[in-house]
Amino acid sequence: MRILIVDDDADSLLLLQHILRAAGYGDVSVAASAGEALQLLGLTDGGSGGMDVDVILMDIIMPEMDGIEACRRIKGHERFRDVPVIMVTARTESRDLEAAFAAGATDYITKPFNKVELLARLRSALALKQERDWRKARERELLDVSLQLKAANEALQRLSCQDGLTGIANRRHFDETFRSEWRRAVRDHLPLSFILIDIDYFKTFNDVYGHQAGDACLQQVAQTLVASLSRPGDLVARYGGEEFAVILSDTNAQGAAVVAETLRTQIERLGIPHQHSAAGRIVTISLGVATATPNGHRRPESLIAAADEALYRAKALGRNRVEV
Ligand code: GH3
Ligand code: MG
Ligand code: MG
Ligand code: MG
Repeated sequence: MRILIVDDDADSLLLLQHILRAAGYGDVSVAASAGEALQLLGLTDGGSGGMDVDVILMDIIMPEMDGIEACRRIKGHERFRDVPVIMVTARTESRDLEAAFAAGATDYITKPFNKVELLARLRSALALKQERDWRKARERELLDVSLQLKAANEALQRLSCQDGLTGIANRRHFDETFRSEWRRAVRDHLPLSFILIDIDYFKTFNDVYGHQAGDACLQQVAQTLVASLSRPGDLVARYGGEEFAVILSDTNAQGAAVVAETLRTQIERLGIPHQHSAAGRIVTISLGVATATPNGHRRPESLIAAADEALYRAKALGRNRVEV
């Protein structure tokens, strides 16, 4: 433990230093004035860095700046908020004692002091400091743990919404978003559109190119769908194996058809080879679009069913097309 003694009287300094050393305190620094103490602690303009201390023994009567003012200045700094200051002074009046405690002093010993009492009070102050240091470290640890927990929670939250293969929103996240967007549309009397997307002849793609190539194709299609939508209110999710779903909030049928056609051409443009696809020997998608202005009487499932029927028509009419 590091102790700083501040006293303008050389004899006092020597005596205190001697007592502390004899009591086994090896790390004792001294300052012959309040100014020197502030400098040592790095609290003056010239003070470079400044040392850390665990307890300060402070004289009161000193020229230029007295110990009470010095104590006030030291305790005013965040770095020294937990450092006990023991006043060791010839002043015995109550108002001095009162002023010392008001300035942040922890204890008050009058000169001439009793050596045993001084050491006992010093031990008590050091124990207080240790307790404060320990508590601070614990608080830091706790804060650290809670920050880690928060980050882990956020990561978990993200993961629970993500499809493992493609990294886009999963079915769970879709279901939640669909329900909340439906409620919002009911409340705000806004149209809500939904697109169901299915990759054409994907079974034969897997058969010809292998399951791994199939997975890579799904990833590419998913990323392209996400990249093709620009509004924050849009959501693309992996709906099933090779099916994707798009929620378009505040979008009417006409707008949704335009978006669907954009998605179709963007996938076509990828030009992923697919020898056994009837549609141009590349991977294509079929899309079913449905729009509703939700109200309390309509069921959200009806919108999905309508998109499903439209998708079925798109398949029947030759695939690689949008049906509304
Ligand atoms: P259609 O044009 O009528 O949609 O024909 P299709 O072959 O795409 O339709 P179907 O629904 O019969 O086939 C879907 C295929 O998608 C079957 C399955 O092997 C494949 N599939 C589903 N999920 C995955 C996946 O995660 N990875 C891979 N590689 N293939 C998948
Ligand atoms: Mg003095
Ligand atoms: Mg399918
Ligand atoms: Mg398919």
